Order: sequence, then structure tokens, then C-alpha cells
Amino acid sequence: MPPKLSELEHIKERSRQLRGSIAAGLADPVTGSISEADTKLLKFHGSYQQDDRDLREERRRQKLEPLYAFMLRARLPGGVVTPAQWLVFDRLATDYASSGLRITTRQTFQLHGVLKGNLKPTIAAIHHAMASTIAACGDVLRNVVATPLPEQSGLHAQAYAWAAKLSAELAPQTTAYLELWLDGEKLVGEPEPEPLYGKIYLPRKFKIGLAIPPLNDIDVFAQDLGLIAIEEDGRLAGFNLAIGGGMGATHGDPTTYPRLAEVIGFVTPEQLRAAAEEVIAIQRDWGDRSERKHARLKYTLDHRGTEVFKAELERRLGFALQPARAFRFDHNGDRYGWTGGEDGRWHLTLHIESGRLLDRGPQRLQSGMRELARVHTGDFRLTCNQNVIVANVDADDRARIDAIVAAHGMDGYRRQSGMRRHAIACVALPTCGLAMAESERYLPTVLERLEARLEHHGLLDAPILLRLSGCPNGCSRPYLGEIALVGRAIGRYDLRLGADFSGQRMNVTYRENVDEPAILDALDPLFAAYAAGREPGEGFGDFLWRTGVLATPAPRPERRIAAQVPA
Ligand code: SRM
Ligand code: SF4
Repeated sequence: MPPKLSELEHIKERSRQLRGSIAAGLADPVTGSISEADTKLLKFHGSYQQDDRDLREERRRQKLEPLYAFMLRARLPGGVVTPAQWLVFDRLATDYASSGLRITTRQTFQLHGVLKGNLKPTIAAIHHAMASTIAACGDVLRNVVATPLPEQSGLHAQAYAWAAKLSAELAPQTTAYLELWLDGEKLVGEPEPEPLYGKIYLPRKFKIGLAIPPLNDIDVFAQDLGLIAIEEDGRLAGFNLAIGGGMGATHGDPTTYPRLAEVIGFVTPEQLRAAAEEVIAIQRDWGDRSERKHARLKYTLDHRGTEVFKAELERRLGFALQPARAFRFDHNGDRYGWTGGEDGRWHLTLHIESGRLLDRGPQRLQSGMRELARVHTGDFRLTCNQNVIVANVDADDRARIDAIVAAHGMDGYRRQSGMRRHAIACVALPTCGLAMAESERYLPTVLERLEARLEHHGLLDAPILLRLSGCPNGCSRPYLGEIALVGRAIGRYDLRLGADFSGQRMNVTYRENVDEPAILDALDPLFAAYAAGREPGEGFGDFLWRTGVLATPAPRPERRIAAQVPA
């Protein structure tokens, strides 16, 4: 007997291609929310219903409904934003959102706290700015990420073009989006067919990311489908395919785990579109639709076997993948400050703590970016590390850009500790419904305390990857942090250590369910040892393995190392 489908599969099937009763729910003035089933469908349109968790208890006592509001996420392939688009997002954040603009770990913007009645004008404005929110969430191909730093301008332009193409061509086709948000014609009769997704879409979200070695700034091995661009003789020869990455896990459930993608072969640019589509299609057909916890591609692969999956892919494609080509990643994370491109243009990477663009004290990040957008003639790139690149600046404009940056307190990257520059925290409380502990709001405090210890050991400048997540879902890709805190409960975290600095080795649990004093006490002697015993250029994570601090091999698949083809 086939396994029982999860309830969400039925909701999708009944939804008439993602319509459900969303229109009626939006029009209902009695509540700030929409129905439970519609909240699931709304995700495919780029929005999550949330409520302010700081106010939950108080409102319950006052017998008020929770303070419902919506998070809205844009689809911005490759994280490229024009100055005109920036100004639209900035205005929407000012008019409708509760906490500024938020750059996400997948190179896009989120707005939080959008009230139900403001969803439609916000989505419409994003559409008119030539962007979208369709499929930014939901069981579909999500925002396609790509290395944003356009130093190798020719190669980068091609990589970006591929991200945009895959994003556009593999997006859902439903006209429900036009109908609901853009006053498109109402559907009469049967919904239009969805050639790739069918009536029930994918079993789960699906993520594609494209990296150009030696920079793994998008964490390519955390993607369901990672594309590693291969350059030969100065041109894009094609892509290695890496499949089955994913970070999510559930505490106490060993059947769920983070996993790095495995390299299975190479395709030419002409073969890429078909290969990506077929990987998605096999996952559509083979993925687990009975248990959402096991529905990502990584579980399909571990259940069926990667070789079996690859054989099916080659059968559907009608050609064999070529052997993977050599590649080498040097590091992940972003590099700050100015870098020059091959074409003589300049790019300035700015550090945005947790990606939150707000005006707070001397750091006026939202206003500063608005000023930059008013004068900048190039474009902006959002990074997967929640930062922003002011890209394609003429040499003559550098001084003017620097002045705006300094006037708004955005030049902190020049002075920050190595750890601060490489820290990522997920959103967590108060908006994330799944958060078990603080993350973004805790980052400033924990960084200060860690920096005090690092300074004591003379390590303030040491680049160390710190990642915080408010729960094990792993939105900051914490399993790829040299140090990671993964939330368990308010004030309590798993302390994980030992990832490398290039996104190719995951960390392992070092202390389970500990509070801040225990975290600092555990780290302090390790910092001391690292300061005294590190080899030139050796990362903190590598040092912990070399010196035997992390000696016990973790059970599969925690230490699975992405199959790297040595260069
Ligand atoms: Fe995530 C769910 C925020 C990147 C794995 N993620 C959520 C939700 C929507 C909570 C929910 O389902 O109710 C969070 C909304 C919080 C809020 O209030 O804004 C949320 N995820 C985020 C963002 C905003 C984190 C950030 O601080 O930037 C990132 C938005 C990305 C985007 O623009 O599309 C974000 N999430 C990620 C990543 C990182 C990545 O993709 O590179 C991961 C790990 C990679 C992966 O997918 O495996 C990630 N998010 C999850 C999961 C676990 C999925 C799983 O397979 O188990 C969930 C929970 C779920 O889907 O059930 C989740
Ligand atoms: Fe929320 Fe957990 Fe993702 Fe953080 S890691 S944003 S707490 S789902």
C-alpha cells in the first residue's frame, strides 16, 4: 500500500494551483490572519503568516488574537538589485514593514510585520519594480543564489545569467499570482497546467546555488543542487553538479541531519538547464510525500542511493554526465572593502550585521543605503552572508561612495574583529514561529563577550566563522561554522565546532544544551591553545581537528566531506 500522503499534499492538490481561498481570507476584515490551509499556500506566493512572539502571552491574557502580520520574501536571483529597485524596497520597508529591510542568507530581501491589508500593494509594487515574490518560499525551486562578487566580470556575468535563467524558467507557471496580487483575470474553469510541478508541486523546498571557485561564498555544498562553475582557458566550460545538500535537522531525531552535497559529474552550459530540470523532476517523483521531515532531496539520495539517482538522471537526460572536473575552493564568507574587477570597475563589500538594514544610533544603515541608491550608477549585490556589495562603481565615484558610507556609520568593516566580520545569525525571535532561542538579537551580546576573550588571547583579528541559529533548521547554515550555536531553548544552545573555512566540512557537537557561561568557558581554553599553537594560516576549525580536540569521528553523515576533486 502506498504511504499515506501528508496533509499538505492534499491542501496543494485541492488548491487549484495555489489559489485556495486566499482571496477570501485577505478580504476578511474580522481577523488579521488567514486560514491555516491558506497560510501553507501563501508561502508559494512568497509570504509567511507570523505573529509577534514577544507579545503573544500578553495578548493571550488580554484575550486578543495574536498580533498577526506577514513576512514577505522577494525572489532576486543572484542577489542583484538595481538602485531603482532598492529605492522601491526601501519605501515599502518604511511604509509597511516593522523592522526595516532584512537581507537573507539566500541573497534576497525580507520585510517583516506587513499587515494583511498591505500585502497586496506591497507585492504589486515589487512586481512593478521588475522583481517578484513568487516561489520565494514553498515547495518549489527557491531563489537561485550565485556568487555575487563580479571581479571576474565575464565569468560572473555568465554565472548570473544562468542563475536568472534557471530561476525564471523553472519557476511555477500558475496565474494565481497575477490573479491574487495584480488584479489579473479571474480563472474560469480548469487551472492552467504546471508542466514541471503538476498539481502537487514538489515534496519540499528545493534550492540551487552557483559558485565560482575559488570562492565558496554561497556555501555551494548546502544546496539541493550546487553548481560549481568550471573555467577553462578563460571561458566557462561548464558546471560540476553537486546534489543533496541541506542543513535542516530536528533535535533528538537521528533520522534527520544536515548533509553536504556530493559531486556527481560535469555538464556543459548547453546541458545545464535540462540537467537541473531533471534533478528537480526526479525529486518531484521520488521524494517522500508522507513525512515532510524526510522529504528533502538529501533523504531521497540516502534512501535510494546516489548512484541509483545518477543513473536515473542520465536515463532521463539521454546522455551520461562527464566526469567531474578539478576545482578548489579557498574560502567561504565575504571579503570586505574595495576590490577591482577585470573591466576596471570597482566593488565595495559592506558588512551588515545579520543583514538588518535599520537606522540604529550612529549606524544609519537604511538611510545610508538609500543615499547610495540615489547616486549609484552601477548595481547592488546581496550576498549569502547577509551583506551588500555596491557593485560596478567607476573609479571616479569611489570617493563619493566612501563619503556616504562613512557619514552613515557603515564603514565598520574597517575596524571589526575577524569574528564579527564573519558572523551570521538567522532571524529567530520575535518573528520566526520555529525559533527555540534568540539568534539575531543575541548576536551583538555574544559577539562582545567572545571578542573580549579573543582580545585576551591576541586573536581579535583572526577570521573565525561564527554562525548562530535559533533552532536546528539551520537558516544561517550553522553546521558550516567553525563555531556554531544552535538553539535548544531560551538561553541554551548546542555548541558545535570544527567546520573548515571553505564550506566543505561540517562541524560536530562539542557541548550539548549549554548556557552562555558554559559556552564561554568551553571556548576560552581552545582560544588560548589556538593562539599558542596554530600553524601559519591555519583556521580555527582545522586546528581543532589537527590537535585532537575534535578526535572522535562523528557518526555518518555528520562528518561527510563533500567529494572534492583535487585541483
Ligand atoms: Fe530558513 C524555515 C528564515 C535560509 C532551512 N526559515 C524558515 C522560516 C520561514 C520559519 C518557518 O518556517 O516558519 C524562517 C522565517 C524567519 C523570519 O521571521 O524571517 C526562515 N531561512 C530564513 C532566513 C530569512 C534566515 C536569515 O536569517 O537570513 C533565510 C531566508 C532565505 C531566503 O531568502 O530564501 C533562510 N533556511 C535558510 C537556509 C540557508 C540556505 O538556504 O542557504 C536553510 C538551510 C539550508 C536548507 O534548506 O537545508 C534554511 N528554514 C530552513 C528550514 C529547514 C529545512 C529542512 O530541510 O529541514 C526551515 C523549516 C522548514 O522548512 O520546515 C526553515
Ligand atoms: Fe527560525 Fe530556526 Fe530558521 Fe532561525 S534557524 S530563522 S529559528 S527556523
